[in-house]
Amino acid sequence: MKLIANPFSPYSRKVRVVLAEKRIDYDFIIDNPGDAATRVPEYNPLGKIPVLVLDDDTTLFDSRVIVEHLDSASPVARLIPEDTRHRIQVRRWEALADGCTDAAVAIVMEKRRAADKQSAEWIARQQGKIDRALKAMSEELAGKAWCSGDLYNLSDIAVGCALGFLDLRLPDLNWRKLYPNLGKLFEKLLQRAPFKDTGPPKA
Ligand SMILES: N[C@@H](CCC(=O)N[C@@H](CS)C(=O)NCC(=O)O)C(=O)O
Repeated sequence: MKLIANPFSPYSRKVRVVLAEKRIDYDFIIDNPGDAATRVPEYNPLGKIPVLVLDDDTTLFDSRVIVEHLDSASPVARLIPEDTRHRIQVRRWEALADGCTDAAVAIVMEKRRAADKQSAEWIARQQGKIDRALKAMSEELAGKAWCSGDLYNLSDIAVGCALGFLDLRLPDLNWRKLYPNLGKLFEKLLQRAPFKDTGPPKA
């Protein structure tokens, strides 16, 4: 199978961590939807990465659909619990972490516009989402080892990818100082090869 993705994309990283945890081989096709020559719309009408292209040419998107497919495709290292209550809790964590990333992406895109076209109000609105998401993640993690349940799972991967993206694109946020428990979780995730090996390339 092929993963159309980008080493800087946090949603792609989530999928790449899941692929590595589940030891599934794939071809990594790098594409940037922002480039004029992008081929992403041929695979995903929404023009977004990641896209997983299965061996029968079926295309899957977005990252939440892809990780569910991968987790059910192989019994190795289950990352989404079977129990309904627990599964919903994990998916809620994922929605919170991805939503935090969505707001960070929105800020980055807005700041790429000409200075006189940027909306301070829009940026502040997105920043509010990030601030509240970080607070909620920290409060819900509290003193626990992992985000949901006793074992590492998709919730931790999603939170780690969101935090990694904040480091990459909004490094002045200082989330570690505000929320040391999230910092501890992030360090623990970095000790795992699937997470460490999928970090964005250093400039
Ligand atoms: N909810 C989607 C978000 C994907 C997404 O927004 N990807 C960004 C790259 S990080 C993208 O492709 N943006 C291009 C665009 O929106 O046109 C997912 O989880 O896969």
